[in-house]
This record gives sequence, C-alpha cells and structure tokens, in this order.
Amino acid sequence: MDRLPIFQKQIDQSLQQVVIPESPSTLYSPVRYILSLGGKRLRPVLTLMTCDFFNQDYKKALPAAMAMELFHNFSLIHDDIMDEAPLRRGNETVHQKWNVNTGILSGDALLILAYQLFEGYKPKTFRNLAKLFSTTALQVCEGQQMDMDFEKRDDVTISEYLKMIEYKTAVLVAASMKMGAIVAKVKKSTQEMVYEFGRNLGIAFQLQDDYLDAFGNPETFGKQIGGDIIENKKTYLFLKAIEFATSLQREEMLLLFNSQPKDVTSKIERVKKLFVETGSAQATQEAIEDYTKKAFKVLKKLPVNETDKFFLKQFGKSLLKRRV
Ligand code: GRG
Repeated sequence: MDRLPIFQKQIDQSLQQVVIPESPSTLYSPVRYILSLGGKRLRPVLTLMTCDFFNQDYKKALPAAMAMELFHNFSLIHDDIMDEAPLRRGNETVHQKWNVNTGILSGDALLILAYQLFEGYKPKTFRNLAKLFSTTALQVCEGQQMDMDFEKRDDVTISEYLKMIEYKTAVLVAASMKMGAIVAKVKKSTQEMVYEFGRNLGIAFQLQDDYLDAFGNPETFGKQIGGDIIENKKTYLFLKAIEFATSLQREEMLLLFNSQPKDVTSKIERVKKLFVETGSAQATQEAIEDYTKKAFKVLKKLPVNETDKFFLKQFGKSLLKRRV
C-alpha cells in the first residue's frame, strides 16, 4: 500500500493552492520562496498517512497537513535568523536573501496563515485541532528557548537535552500525526498512541539531525556542515563526548567549545574526530536506534492493519537512514 508518492504529490499541489495574498509582495514573496524550496514534507505526509490508516479519506486531512507544513516553515525562517544561518535546503535563507525584519514578519504571516487553515473544519474538530496546534506551538517555543539557554550553561544534562529536543522538534511530528487521527475521528486513547509513536520518532529524527549536522554529506545536507560545532551547541554528540572523554580529551573539547576561530574548518575536523574517538558518534547512533525501537513498540499496539503497520515501519526506517 505505497501511497507515499500520492501523498507527496497531493501536498505539493495543495501547497500551491494555499491562498497567499499577492500584496505586499515584500511580505508574501519570502513566504512563497521558503515554500518553493521543497523539503521532505515529512509532517504533512504523516498527517495524511495517519488519517488514511484509519480508513478515512486523507483529503479531509489536507488543511491540517498544510497548516503543519506552514508552521514548520515559519519556525525554520525564525530559527535561521536566530542561528544566523546562511543556507536552508541548499539555498539562501530568507533573512540572507531579504533581511532580518522581512524574515520576522513573513514568518509571522506564515504562522497566521497556518492557523487560518483550521477554519474550514466543523466546530468540534476545529476546537481539537486548534487546541493541539496552540499547545504544540508553545512547546516548540519553549524548546527553542531551552536550546538558547543551554548555550550559556555548562551543566546541561542528557535528560534536559532530550526534553529540549522533544519540545523543539518531536512534538510537531507527534502533533502532525495526531491531527490525522483527530480528523479521522478515532477514539482518544488511539490518538494518544499515535502521538506517542510520533514523539519517539521525532526524538530519533532530531538526534539524526544533530548527527548529520556533523557527519552528513555536505552535497546533500542542505545546510552548512558543522553548524552546531561552529555555534558551540551542546548537542547529544557533545554531551556524550564529555561523558565518555578522558580528562585530556575533555580539556580539549571544552577548549574547542569555548573558541570562536575565524577559520572554522580545523575546529570542525578536530571536534568530529573527538566525537568518533570518545565513542559519542556511536552512542548517538545507538540512541537513534533506541528511540526508533520505542516508536515501533507503540506501533505494535496501534489498531491498524498489519500491512499499514509494516508500511509505517518502513517509512520510519527510511527517515532515520536519511542523509539529508
Ligand atoms: C512556535 C511561536 C513559535 C516560535 C518558534 C524558531 C522557533 C520558535 C523554533 C525552531 C524550531 C526548529 C526549527 C526546530 C528544528 C526542527 C528540525 C529538525 C528541522 C528540520 O526539519 P526537516 O529536516 O526539514 O524536516 P525540511 O527542509 O525537510 O522540511
């Protein structure tokens, strides 16, 4: 039952049909630009797929799916501003192409456009979707703030880090799936199971993102390799490296993570080497595997047919093998 290409095609078509005003073009051209850069469309695919699994017409979930993709793109624009990132999806970031203020405002417009998409649902479904959307958006905000706070701290624990990535990334993946279940009107306990599957998959996905930031293929990753290292971000790779390091390695790591050299190439190479030598690269791969397994354990209990379960499992596996 490989409906993935159908969902992807439908998402691209529907994104083009989202009503984005023409004027002022200085506000809406960046909106069109970021949406035109593509991306994996993971979140809307999950919304449609979940609705479909419960034998409901996936087209009913399209507005909710679009809302999640719009929200995701809004968060990317603002995230890139905060990170001063030059590249997104292999292209110039919005603030780089226009300017920071344009990025802030067109991001805000995207967030509101996302919200508006729920207006077409009947009151009860609208309420459930809007409630989930608001809770999730606030958690994403909290996750982002935690991430920024961690930059100034030297005592971040692994469990704090996992909470941060759960909020910054995983809840949006989980909510995207739950929205499909809400539209399909399945019972609450099933909705929660779907959410739990997405949450675990989302954590694995962010850990993979951290891993690829250091070890991804520069030609396909779409972002600057080593961005987190340049910014001295305390990712899972860093925290595990510190945990496993010998005192000499720890000293070197801390020195590197307190430096801001003009030429970043040698810093990136040295840190990557330490990630491998301390065993943190391996530990990160294992954590990705663990969270994927947790997701698949939840999947076992889901009341969907075995073929669909198998398909969802394959999809999850392919995501976590991604190199982009
Ligand atoms: C919610 C009000 C409010 C503010 C947002 C800026 C911000 C606060 C949060 C940033 C959250 C963020 C960008 C997390 C990163 C998540 C992540 C792994 C992004 C990459 O997702 P992919 O790989 O990207 O799915 P593509 O390009 O494929 O869509």
